[in-house]
Amino acid sequence: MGLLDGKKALILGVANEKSIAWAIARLFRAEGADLILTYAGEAIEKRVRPLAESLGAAVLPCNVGSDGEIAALMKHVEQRWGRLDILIHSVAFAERDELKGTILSTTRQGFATALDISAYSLIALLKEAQPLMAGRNACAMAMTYFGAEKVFPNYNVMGVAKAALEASVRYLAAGMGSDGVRVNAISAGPIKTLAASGVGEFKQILNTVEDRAPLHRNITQEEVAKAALYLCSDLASGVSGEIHYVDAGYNITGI
Ligand code: NAD
Ligand code: 0WE
Repeated sequence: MGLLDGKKALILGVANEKSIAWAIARLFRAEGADLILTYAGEAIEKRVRPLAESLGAAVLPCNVGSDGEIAALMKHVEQRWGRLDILIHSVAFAERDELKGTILSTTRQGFATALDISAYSLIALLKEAQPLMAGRNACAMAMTYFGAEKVFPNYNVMGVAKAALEASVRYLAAGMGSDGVRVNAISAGPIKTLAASGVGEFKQILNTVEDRAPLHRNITQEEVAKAALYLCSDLASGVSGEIHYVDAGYNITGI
């Protein structure tokens, strides 16, 4: 008996075996869910296909910057399952140049891209998924970072995008609540994934957490996945619009 037996879960954001979304996919499968994983671009497809096959999951394309690809994805979901119980959004993107220097070097285009891919995409996806999710205790979940609330060097426009994502989670929770759909986010501590690669001071960020967080260590993808399992299962049936920290307690610290 799994916590997600028979649930249909759509997971966006697996890039490789280090992805947070991959830890979520493995745990959700182990708890009995049927999965569809998505990828954006051929390079990612090559990585995701073998991972998906190892879980018996289907693989579909979806660049979340495209309304057409989102519509096509949801059409596939409808044809395959006729419904959707769980949607996991584990996607973020800003141009590399935006994640250095200060917010003052943000370009109009760079701002638009970061907000579009990292925040608006959740709204775009749920708009299309709503008919498949309504009336069945479905739930959606996104991934965010403390940089939405506090200033971290170089996080820049991604902090603005995560603030928009967190506000979107609250408005979506309100907008979909009458359909019985819950919408939440996990605010994860820093983890060395592809999205963290090339971030100059990442090691220093990890060291600071180890130093100052109540648990004096960093967190793992598996720990995020366990919280995601709680939020997406019946255990969290009364929880919506919430930003849930999985950060070894870092966010509560002052000095
Ligand atoms: P990751 O690189 O494995 O995942 C990011 C995913 O976004 C990739 O699969 C990538 O293909 C996808 N993506 C980028 N642009 C896309 C587009 N246009 N369409 C569709 N997909 C696109 O890294 P991760 O750390 O697992 O990141 C997952 C989520 O967790 C992100 O939202 C990230 O902001 C968030 N997060 C990460 C950390 C961390 O320290 N790693 C901390 C807190 C929150
Ligand atoms: O949300 C993120 C990272 C999101 C991200 C990462 C990249 C790197 C590669 C978005 N776009 C890109 N674009 C690229 O070209 N995190 C929470 C991880 C992260 O990224 C940082 C951090 C942390 C933590 C960037 C600067 C400072 C801290």
